[in-house]
Amino acid sequence: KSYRVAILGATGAVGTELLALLRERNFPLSELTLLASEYSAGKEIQFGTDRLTVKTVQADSFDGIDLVLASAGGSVSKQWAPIAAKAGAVTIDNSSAFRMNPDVPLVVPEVNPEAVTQHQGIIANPNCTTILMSVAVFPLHQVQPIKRIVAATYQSASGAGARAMEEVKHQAQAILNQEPAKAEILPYPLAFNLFLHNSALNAQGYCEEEMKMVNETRKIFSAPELRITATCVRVPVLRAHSEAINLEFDEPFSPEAARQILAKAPGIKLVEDFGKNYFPMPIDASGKDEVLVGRIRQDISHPAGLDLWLCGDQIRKGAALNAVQIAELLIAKNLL
Ligand code: 11C
Repeated sequence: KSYRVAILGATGAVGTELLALLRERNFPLSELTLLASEYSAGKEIQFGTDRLTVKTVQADSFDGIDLVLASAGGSVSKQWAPIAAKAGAVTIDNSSAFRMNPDVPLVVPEVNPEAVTQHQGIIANPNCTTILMSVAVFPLHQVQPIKRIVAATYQSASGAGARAMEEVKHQAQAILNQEPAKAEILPYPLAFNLFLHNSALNAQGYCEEEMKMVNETRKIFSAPELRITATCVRVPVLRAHSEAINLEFDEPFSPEAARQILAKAPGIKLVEDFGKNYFPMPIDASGKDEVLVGRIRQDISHPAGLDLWLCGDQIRKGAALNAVQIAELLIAKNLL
């Protein structure tokens, strides 16, 4: 069987990766429609031997479509995903619009694949930092429930979109030419700098990105009481996010036991050479499907604490790959 697929937001960083993944993974496509707001409509995109024209999304765009992969931002998804659902399509949405809606499954296939069966036309793809952390710590949580997570993130420019990636390159060039680094998409110059994630702050001083790590992880793990705190930082890396994660358990969890579990866990590649001080790096994670995990060690400040470090491609596993894996899961479960 093959499926009629629409990509909503095909011209962005995630949309471009979605197109690459559909081809790379031989997704059973019978038809591919590229949709976008009027601003991007008319652009031509090469897909294998076909040259496809991006069409303006409109009320009848979803007629006859089986699957919508949406990556055009929250307001676009809010407007169009319910219309697509009414037309009989399933939308896998990359935005934050529906993630915390109790009627919408929030899915990381390595963690809660069974949640897809509950869908009512929309499935949410989690935030990238949340996906990467979930893949890395859930296998440990299954063996011994985690009591508390303390995370610090080092997030690449790709999380702010394709234009932010270009901007950071121009900033680096400008600085090397001893010219001022302009920030138009990003809030501040990122090249040779870093800044706290600039999403809106709540009354407690936490930004939205940090609260996504808290609330989305709890939903994906079905662990509403899990204690999580995070500090999210944008760093001058192009496309892979890194995270330093401290885990607290009830009982000690030996680094060796954790290492053995993670070595066998789906979606993870252990990268650890203590002798050479070689651990996951964003340049190694870029373009890879797996979340790279390493530097697993006993927390010397807590007898039941464990530290680890991870890097994962923000555009792939953090967004497009996770969405395509959800689509593959729907096919495997005969839900599409
Ligand atoms: C970032 N994680 O790196 C964000 C981008 O909720 O999907 C994606 C925001 C989201 O800035």
